[in-house]
Amino acid sequence: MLIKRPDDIKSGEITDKELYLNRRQFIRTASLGAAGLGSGLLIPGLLGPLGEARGATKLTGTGKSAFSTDEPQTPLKDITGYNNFYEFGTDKSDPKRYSDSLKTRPWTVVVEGEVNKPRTFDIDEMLKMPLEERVYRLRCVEAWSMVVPWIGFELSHLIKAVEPTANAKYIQFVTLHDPEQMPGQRRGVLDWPYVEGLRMDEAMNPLTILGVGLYGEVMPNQNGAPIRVVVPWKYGFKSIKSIVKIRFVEKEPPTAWNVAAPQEYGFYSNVNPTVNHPRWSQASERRIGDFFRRKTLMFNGYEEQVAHLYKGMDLTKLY
Ligand SMILES: Nc1nc2c(c(=O)[nH]1)N[C@H]1C(S)=C(S)[C@@H](COP(=O)(O)O)O[C@H]1N2
Ligand SMILES: [Mo]
Repeated sequence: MLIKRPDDIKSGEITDKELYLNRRQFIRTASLGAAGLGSGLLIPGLLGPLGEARGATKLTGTGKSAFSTDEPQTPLKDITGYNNFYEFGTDKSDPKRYSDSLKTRPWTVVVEGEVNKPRTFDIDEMLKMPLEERVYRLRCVEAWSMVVPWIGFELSHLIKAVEPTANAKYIQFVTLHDPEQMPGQRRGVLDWPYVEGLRMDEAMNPLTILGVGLYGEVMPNQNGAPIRVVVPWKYGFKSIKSIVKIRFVEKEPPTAWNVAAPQEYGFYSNVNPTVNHPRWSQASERRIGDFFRRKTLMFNGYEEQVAHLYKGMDLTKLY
């Protein structure tokens, strides 16, 4: 009998994922591990409703992109089973276990601030944007990485649609704040809601996408359904999940991890092997599924596309 390894299986053939999504159970209360670590030990990802039961929903008509890497893709079970999403707990296994309580319909994203055309987008409108598959590396500051076949559209499309004013220098993103659906928000692990930000040119870069799915299907809850940011040259924590608001602002906005531990996490948070985290090295990483560690690449390997954004900046200070 021929047994295919996950790497050999085309996304259309994958059924374990479908089974998994169908088997999702309704969990109202999530008992979160009492493993909150004290401040000074804050690590994005180390710290420690009723969703609709849905079958796997295919996202059709997604084009392939020249920006994609052809490195082997991380198996779906790892992408959906090893997550940082503190709104559902601080263990890597918590988001998969507890995120059924997230209700992803109806869902709107409010776009406001320094724009000529403020607007509220319904998620189903956003799914009509030109969707592409983008196979990107995602690297966590904890020094592990994955290769994820995201489905999404360029954030620049949305930005152009709302016409930023000349005062729009940064964009802030805000995650849903609802402790009923997100039981992790009942604990003060972070200042809720989770917030993140990008400078306008970073947001406009064609690599920056709003992700709405992966492996050809709608975004699993634990990966930030129904819509999240994916910025492939920055540490994973910049890629904020389950966003409900996009705000155009003049000044550098606060970001969740910078607020939680400013001595450890800056605003830019570019993947940079030459700037270590104060408590551990960033020079190498463990690709999930690999045995040997590999060297971390400048800007996570996207140097050619983004290095120009940081010309003249001292990245050891503006990390
Ligand atoms: N709202 C929210 N977004 C978040 C996080 C979070 O805890 N809450 N964790 C971040 C971190 S630390 C990482 S590494 C990535 C992980 O994304 P993934 O679970 O899809 O791999 O999500 C980021 N986005
Ligand atoms: Mo992370």
